[in-house]
Amino acid sequence: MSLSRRNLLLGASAGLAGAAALPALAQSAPAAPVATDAAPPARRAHGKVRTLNGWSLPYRMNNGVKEFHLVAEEFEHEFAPGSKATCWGYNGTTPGPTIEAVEGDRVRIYVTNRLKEPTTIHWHGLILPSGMDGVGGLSQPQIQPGETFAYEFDLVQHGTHMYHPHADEMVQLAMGMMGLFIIHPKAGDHVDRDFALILHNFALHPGTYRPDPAVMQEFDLWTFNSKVFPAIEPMVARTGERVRIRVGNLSMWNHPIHLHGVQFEVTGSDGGRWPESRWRREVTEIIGVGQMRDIEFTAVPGDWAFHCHMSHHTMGPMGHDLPNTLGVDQSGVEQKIRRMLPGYMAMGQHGMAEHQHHTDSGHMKGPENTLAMMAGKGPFGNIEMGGMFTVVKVRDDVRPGDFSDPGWYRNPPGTVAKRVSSDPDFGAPVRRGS
Ligand SMILES: [Cu+2]
Repeated sequence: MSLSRRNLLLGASAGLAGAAALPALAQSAPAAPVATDAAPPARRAHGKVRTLNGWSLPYRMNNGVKEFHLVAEEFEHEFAPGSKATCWGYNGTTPGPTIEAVEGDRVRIYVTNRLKEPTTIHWHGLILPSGMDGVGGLSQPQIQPGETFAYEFDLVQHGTHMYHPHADEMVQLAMGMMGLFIIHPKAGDHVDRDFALILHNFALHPGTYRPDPAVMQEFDLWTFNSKVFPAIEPMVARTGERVRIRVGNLSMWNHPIHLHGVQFEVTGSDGGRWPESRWRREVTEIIGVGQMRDIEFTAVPGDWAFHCHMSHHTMGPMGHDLPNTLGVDQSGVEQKIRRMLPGYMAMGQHGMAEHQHHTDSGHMKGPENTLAMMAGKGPFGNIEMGGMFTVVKVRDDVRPGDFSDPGWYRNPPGTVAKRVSSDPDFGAPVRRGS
């Protein structure tokens, strides 16, 4: 049994960035059963789920078993243009590729450790034999550098799940090791668009190139699939389509995830798809650490913000010990400091929105490899966001399966808020005490 050049090409032609990084399965798979399938075992991917900025891992059938191969390794990752770091993940990406399978499948997952320390993989939320649960020292020996382990079990459930190391967890999670494991129900379920993302955080301090695993709360980058706004791809849909967004959380905070424009329904969790009688209508859903939630809605036209509602989680890196300058007149101070630091700019007296003007115009530069706190341009100006923020873009003319960015929404005439006066004394508003 060998992986032919043709099969490798088939794997690559599944349209998956990083597929070329997959090693030949046959070379590293110890004592794998010999394939007896009539057709050569080509790699395929389910590809039903759109992992934002990510990809689904191709598998191959071997004697009725769905085989996947994950490689734990180090690589360079870009959070957004202007911010790169040495991260750890699987098969060249953080998060690692999404594993998609179907309830009832038997899966065999090879895990090769190309890190310089031991690792394991825990299949978070999956019902399986104790010895396949992936807790280093408890359920198996650690996978030493250079070794490949095989996990094998039946998928007896469906739903949105995750995988992550259960060995030196603090460091390996902080470096980006995680992935989604999505099991489609055997009976099927219909949505037109099925998006998936993992919430995470990285302590990439300003001017540095490696996440700091010791940080517990004050993170610099709050991420959807290890990307920050404006580098997170939009979620594109056609008006009237049924859209699902699957959200898992492997960060160190709970995140109230908020969607504008619709009341969505929470339709599933770690426990699989809920019966319709249990669905809840919400506009914000808290995803706790280690939890997963599926939300669904019928798409209505517009550009709709989708973000964490912790306002510091929709910001780029900031110094965590900044003095509060709100309301402080710094004009005299600014001139004095300028004598020693030419170009110094006093900021924050009236708010922080001016920050994006200064950083965008280039006359205020932060440390190297460090994103601005606020970023993003919309059709009406600065969006003043960063971190956990993207846009659900719904249009009437999107073709099925087309996820390309349609640009900004063209609002029907008369439906955009507009200026009616520039006089602060305009009108006769009722105000307390006057
Ligand atoms: Cu948050």
